[in-house]
Amino acid sequence: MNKFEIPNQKLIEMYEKMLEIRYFEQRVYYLFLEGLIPGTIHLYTGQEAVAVGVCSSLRKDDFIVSTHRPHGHYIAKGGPIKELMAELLGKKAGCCKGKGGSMHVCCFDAGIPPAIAIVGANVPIAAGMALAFKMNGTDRVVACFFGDGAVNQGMWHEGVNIAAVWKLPVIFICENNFYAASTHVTKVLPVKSIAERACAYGIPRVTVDGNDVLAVYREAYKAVERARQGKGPMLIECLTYRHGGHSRGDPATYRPKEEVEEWLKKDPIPRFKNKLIEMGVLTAKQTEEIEKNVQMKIEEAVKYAKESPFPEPEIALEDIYA
Ligand SMILES: Cc1ncc(C[n+]2csc(CCOP(=O)(O)OP(=O)(O)O)c2C)c(N)n1
Ligand SMILES: [Mg+2]
Repeated sequence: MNKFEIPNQKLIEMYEKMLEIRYFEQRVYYLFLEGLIPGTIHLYTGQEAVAVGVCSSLRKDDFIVSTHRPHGHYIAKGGPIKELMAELLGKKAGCCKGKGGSMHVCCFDAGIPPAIAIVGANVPIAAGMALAFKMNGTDRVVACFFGDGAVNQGMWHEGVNIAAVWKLPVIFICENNFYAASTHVTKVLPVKSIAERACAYGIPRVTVDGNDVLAVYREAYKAVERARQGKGPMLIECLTYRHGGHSRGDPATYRPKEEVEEWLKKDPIPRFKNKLIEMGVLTAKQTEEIEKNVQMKIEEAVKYAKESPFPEPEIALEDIYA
């Protein structure tokens, strides 16, 4: 235990998960440039503290509902990395048998139904899952991730409203990275913060430093416990930043250079690493070993994905509703 009252082992696992996401995304970027990934990709680099902070507050049998930027959520919730990598390469061993690609990754055993890339559409779906959990008499909860771009979608308002009215066990996580593609949040938000939107639905809200994994964890933990007790949803706005462009080839020239530099200084991974060393949870040498092990794990996933066969064309007709 330490001053945060979180077991050291849990802190180390959180650090490992953040590194897994970072190295995974860095590797995916190069695989994409090599032409090995069909479709498009939206990388999560820079936002790792949100996914890991939230998912560390969940149980295995809780669900998350992800977005078009899902790799970090999937890894943080405990989805197998090899199957994720294989999916991105369109391989049969992928989590959707190579038929879903980057934006639909899933692992039901780990509480990850397929990610939903239609901005805002995952909010009513999260409410529906939470309703099912409640009707089945369980205390399972749903964590619903979305970006700043989602909060102006009609579906977002309908989903939050019904969750609030019926006190559904869902926590709404806004990853405010200040941009929806190239549109800055201030161009489309008439209120001071996204968290304020919660007032319209009578649910509690909080804005948190989304690059501080422990701050995110603490707020998520409280919201999850509240939801488990049947007290209804909460909105957590996490202020963060994506290090790269919106998707594949976006050079993100719409962002001022100084702004990017400021946020790179707040990179959640070195911040957490330094904190763990300061607290005596890990030595610098131990962090190097963890980094090496995580890198090896990602390389194994790349090897596995590259060596896996492509699916047979006939399976395009399986797993469909007709
Ligand atoms: C309803 C809908 N409109 C447009 C798109 C195209 N699109 C995909 S991601 C995106 C921006 C989303 O921004 P935000 O919600 O802030 O998430 P971020 O990309 O920053 O993680 C857009 C416009 C979409 N997928 N769905
Ligand atoms: Mg955004």
